[in-house]
Amino acid sequence: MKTITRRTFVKNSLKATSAIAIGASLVANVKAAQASAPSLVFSQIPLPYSFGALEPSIDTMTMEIHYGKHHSAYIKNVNDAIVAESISFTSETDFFTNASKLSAKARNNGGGAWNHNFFWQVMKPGGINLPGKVSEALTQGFGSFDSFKEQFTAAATGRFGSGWAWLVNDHGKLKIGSTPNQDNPMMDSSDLKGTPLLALDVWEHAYYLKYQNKRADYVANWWSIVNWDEVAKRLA
Ligand code: MN3
Repeated sequence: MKTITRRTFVKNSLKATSAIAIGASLVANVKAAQASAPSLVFSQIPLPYSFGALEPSIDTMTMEIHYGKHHSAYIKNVNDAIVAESISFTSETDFFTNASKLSAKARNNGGGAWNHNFFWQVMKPGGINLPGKVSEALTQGFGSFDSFKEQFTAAATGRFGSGWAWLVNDHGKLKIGSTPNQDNPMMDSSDLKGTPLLALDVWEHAYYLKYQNKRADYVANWWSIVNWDEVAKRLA
């Protein structure tokens, strides 16, 4: 057995002391990081209706997977990215207007988190009648409600691959367009810009179980579950 000399003992004690010091400074760093932790945390809104409430336009299993798996993953992943990348934007507005500066993970999942929270709100079981205020605004913007519906449908069915169709208010002018992936019109990187008034998810995960490749049927059946009150609320 090796005799521990006084010298070795001192050396080992110093090592132990410095390990404690490093440990303490790590704790201090973590505490400092927590103190300056970004206040932006995305959270998933409770679904305003049951999973089966949008039948037959959107089937129960699609809603369960869409809300419970896809959307919740976007929420988790964006919050992970905010912490891992020390993203310091404290509001959703700042986050999206600086989207071009974010990593792909933060931008895609942040979009996915926000877009779905919005999407759940602009739908309602059984839909509702078009409020006069919305009807007037759409007629003014697009000539007639039918013309609006036609253009929005074209944006939704024409988006190649995964993405979203939108009705936005761009400084008082209503516009229809689409975005790829989980981009949204609040992002500085988006071609379509404005305040979202209505959105439709046209990712295959939003309709494939019931409609397979027939996106046009999904879009056609979606009109009967639009919550126009939410659109009215967001109209200036
Ligand atoms: Mn989706």
